[in-house]
Amino acid sequence: MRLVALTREVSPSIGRCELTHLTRRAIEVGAAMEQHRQYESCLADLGCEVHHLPAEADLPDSVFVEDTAVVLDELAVIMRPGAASRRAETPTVADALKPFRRLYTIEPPGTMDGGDVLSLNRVLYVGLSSRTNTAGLEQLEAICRPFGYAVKPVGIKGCLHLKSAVSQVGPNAVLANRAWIEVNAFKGLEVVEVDPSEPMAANALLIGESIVYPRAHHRTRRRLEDRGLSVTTVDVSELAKAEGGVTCCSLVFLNEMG
Ligand code: CIR
Repeated sequence: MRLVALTREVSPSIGRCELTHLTRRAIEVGAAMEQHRQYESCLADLGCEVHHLPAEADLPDSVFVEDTAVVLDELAVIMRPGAASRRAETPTVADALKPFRRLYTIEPPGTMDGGDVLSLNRVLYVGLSSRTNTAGLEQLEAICRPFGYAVKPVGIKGCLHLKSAVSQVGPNAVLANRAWIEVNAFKGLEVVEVDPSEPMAANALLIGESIVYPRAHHRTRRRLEDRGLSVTTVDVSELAKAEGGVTCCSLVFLNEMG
């Protein structure tokens, strides 16, 4: 399996990031950059070829490349982020994806953040968050249905993105915080629940059979390991102050068309 992980260096202006559910705390930019480097080497250790875009000084949230595109085996959809401050992030990501995939785009009045799209077994679960609207959802469906994908809206509340509340941890398994999503939408899949004391713990990044996971969430990590899942931890505490997690910092995809 040849995997590419597209990443972008932490912006020196990350301290001015968008925040929705968190109170602003000072971000130590040097530490955030170091954590991001560790994250990238973790992806490389798991077999990804890391394509690293240079920092964007004036785009505070640009390290969170996941929100700019949804990359599927056959195509990529360039998002129109819900936060206007993030829309200038997409052209450089589109350029980077062009050699790998045919590109489609979400157009106004549609808005959608990639963090709201969970692709699993040819279903695209889409969180109707403050960043993603129904026009965006309809466009995604029109683009992806001809390729054999079903699109399923999921109501969310209390968190930024769908993948803050649910992420894939196995071929038929998700990790979820049921307080933030309609968990019934995931009927038919195994649902591992976060430890109730760790509401932010539902964002995990599955690479092959390994789960890249924030070091902070000890209890939920134990739940994953008790199920025989293989977990590699990374310290993303500075990036978490910007409301980012482990899926947000990369776009991981097969290095060939499906
Ligand atoms: C934002 O509010 O857009 C950024 N501060 C955090 C984005 C995190 N991305 C993600 O969960 N996919």
